[in-house]
Amino acid sequence: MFKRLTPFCMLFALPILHACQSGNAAEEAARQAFTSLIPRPVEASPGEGFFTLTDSTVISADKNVPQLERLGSYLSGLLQPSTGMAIPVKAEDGSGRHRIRLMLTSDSALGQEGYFLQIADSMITLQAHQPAGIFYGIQTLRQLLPPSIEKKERQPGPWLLAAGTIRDQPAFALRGSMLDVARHFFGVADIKRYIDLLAYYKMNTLHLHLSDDQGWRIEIKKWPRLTEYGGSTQVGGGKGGFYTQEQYKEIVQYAADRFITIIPEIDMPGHTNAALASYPELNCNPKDPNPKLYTGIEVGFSTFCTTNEKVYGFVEDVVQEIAAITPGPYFHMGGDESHVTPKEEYIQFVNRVQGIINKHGKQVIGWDEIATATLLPNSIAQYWSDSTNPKRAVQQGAKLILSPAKRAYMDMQYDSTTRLGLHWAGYIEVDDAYNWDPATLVDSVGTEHMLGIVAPLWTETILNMEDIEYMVFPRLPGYAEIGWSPANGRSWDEYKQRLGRHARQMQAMDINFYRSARVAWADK
Ligand code: TNX
Repeated sequence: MFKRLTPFCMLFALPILHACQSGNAAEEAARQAFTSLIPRPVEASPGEGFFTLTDSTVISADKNVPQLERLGSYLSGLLQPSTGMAIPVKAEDGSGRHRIRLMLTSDSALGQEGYFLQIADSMITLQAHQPAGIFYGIQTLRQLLPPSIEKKERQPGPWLLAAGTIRDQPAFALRGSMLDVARHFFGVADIKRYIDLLAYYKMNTLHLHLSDDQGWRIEIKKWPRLTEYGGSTQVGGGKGGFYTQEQYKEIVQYAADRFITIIPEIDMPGHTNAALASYPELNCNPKDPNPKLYTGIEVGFSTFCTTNEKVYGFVEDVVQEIAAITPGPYFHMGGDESHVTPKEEYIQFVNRVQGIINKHGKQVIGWDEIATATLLPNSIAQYWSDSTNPKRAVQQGAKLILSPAKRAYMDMQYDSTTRLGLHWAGYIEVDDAYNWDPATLVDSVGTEHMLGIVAPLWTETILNMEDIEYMVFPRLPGYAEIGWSPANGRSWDEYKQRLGRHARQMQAMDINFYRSARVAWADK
């Protein structure tokens, strides 16, 4: 509609200048949004015209597919605060109404997570082979709308989307982030916000680092002192905290509703001071009947007594209770930096604990050091540091998750002036975080051995959600793109333009992001 006004505006501009300008600006912004998506879609062809959300727009979904109806309500709920419109979700009836149509298709080439989006003046059609694809298509719609769509209060609009078609699906099956809730504890509300942010970038995995020297963060009913005592502090001596099993289930459900799998990690046999202090009998030589909790940030000083049968009974109970409330396929056993566990004992421990985890129906993930043991065929090594370990893992037939510290550790400082974070693996500016390719990361290990990418945030120096956001943004959108988009044609020079424009969305979502000088931020 605005488009047709353009010549008219040129002739009779003066009295209605403002309306004409905002119309044109809105159209221009919508066209730009179409080419600014993060992660970049596989194929996007712009069309002619615009779809505008109005009072008469409806969302139509096949009521025989309950997931679609739920996704329709989810979309309507996302659009409501800023548009002020309560867009109804209606049964698919084939009518010609102005609508956003959600449909499952038999096109299995779209895979588990792909979608096909067609936007025309009168209708948006979003198709996928599986519900997750509809969810990711909805994330794309959010970015195609004006950034103010993300605000929590009513905004003026207009709510235009540029016409065109997008066919899209991820490069890697597993894309996500790890959050360390052990060094500093973060409550359920923070985790939910984190999940929402991951989902916005089409990530499907949240790895929770639930135990470490400084704290144990998940209730284990058979071993209550783990949280009563072991969860009662954190780095710096603050009060710590933990999730009850009910709260953990709430997190798991919130994540599942957003197609995100939770990977629970219990780090062992090292990084276990909180557990050892809670139950001294898990030590080899329990000298002190009342061991102290640890609130510093050193690593590598603690270990379970891997030759003590009691330890395996403990591990069995912990795995059993967590596996029972974790619907996802994975259990992460840590296994990193066990510097005080004798090497042979470490290997025997890893071998045995893999069996326990499998027995409880879960697939093992461990930090790359577990590749020094004998991996079970379905075990997964998470590459963070030692580049010989991913090769060892692959030789044993295991798959890899990529979390290379030099590229993907979001606790690394951006540069020497960054107030938060560490720099033992180097400084990671926004371009360093983006400019790498899984295919060439490890010599002679191809992407066929890689499940995907998880970008960790360790929280020794991170105290609250604001700090989390500052370290995670704007690096996380780049990891999301490496995980989702084809590597072909990836370039920092092109990406930084999209990222600069994306400042508007991050602003609208109230994200406290680092304004790297290497990017021209469009909201300034
Ligand atoms: C190494 S990465 C660790 C963590 C620390 C992190 C700090 C890994 C498997 N172990 O225990 O928090 O460095 O950057």
